[in-house]
Amino acid sequence: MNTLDKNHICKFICTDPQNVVVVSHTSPDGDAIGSALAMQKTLTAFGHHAVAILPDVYPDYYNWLPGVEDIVIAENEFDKALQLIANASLQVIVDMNALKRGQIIEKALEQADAKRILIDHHILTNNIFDAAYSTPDVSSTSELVFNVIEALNPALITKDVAECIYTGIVTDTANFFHGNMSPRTFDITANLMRKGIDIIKINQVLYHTFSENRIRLLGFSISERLHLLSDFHAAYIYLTKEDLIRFNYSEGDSEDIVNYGLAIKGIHISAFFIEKTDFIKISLRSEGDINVNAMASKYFNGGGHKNASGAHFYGSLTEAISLYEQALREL
Ligand SMILES: [Mn+2]
Repeated sequence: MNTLDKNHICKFICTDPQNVVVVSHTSPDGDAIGSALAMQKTLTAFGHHAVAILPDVYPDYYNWLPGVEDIVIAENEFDKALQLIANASLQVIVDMNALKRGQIIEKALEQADAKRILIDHHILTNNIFDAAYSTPDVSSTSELVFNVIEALNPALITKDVAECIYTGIVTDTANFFHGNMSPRTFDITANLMRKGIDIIKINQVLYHTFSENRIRLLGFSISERLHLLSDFHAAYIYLTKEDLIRFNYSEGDSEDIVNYGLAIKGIHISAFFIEKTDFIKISLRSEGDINVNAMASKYFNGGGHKNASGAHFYGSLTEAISLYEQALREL
């Protein structure tokens, strides 16, 4: 199946009104929320009854996004989420390449009698979709969502939709720093600016509204929990459950900490381990040809992108860190 055919995606949207669920991944980031909201608004403009569903809560610095209050968080409203999924005849999956990343709603999505389409920029290994617009060669899913909406009807890229798409692009590129940026990424961003969005204001909300705890946790992570494995040009940072309690951790507070490992001269791969209630959340980042997607899938049953991947590891912090060291030796 051609996974680059956005017109095929459009055929599933240009239909009589139907119930649609737009779904993105667990631990939602700016791209997950931005692309889901932009699609939800577009589907609504087409007359569909469209609802965005996320498996769990998003960080509160996204709570200004237009329409964010209408997102159904499955973790908080599980029955409602199941009902919406059961009643939908179309599933629009964004920024997640496998239903397992929907976690608590995975089974419901899988079992539903619905068409399922994908818009995504992760590496697609198992195409279980009726149509997929999927390529790892772009900055973000939001960039692909822009292309889809433009193909459907450019007038649907309203200021609200533009704010959602910009948020996806700016966060997935860490403020236009890394990832698969292309001239197209900047053309789209210019187009979004022309819709009247205030990018400085959005950047300030996204990057300059941290809580005191978050900044102190960042400082602690770097000064007390950063380890270098210079022989491997590698770094890792970990946080224990006690660390999280000490800094009154809330969702999103550890976002981007992994990147500080890479900020060190001579370090080209960085890992971040965070001890959650029943698993270790792992983030892996690399530069150049070091493929952390392969490492995440081989050692931790995770995945993502070549230079940015993640996993949930069901074991102890010590086991996760020694697996990382093993993976570095075998790299
Ligand atoms: Mn993304």
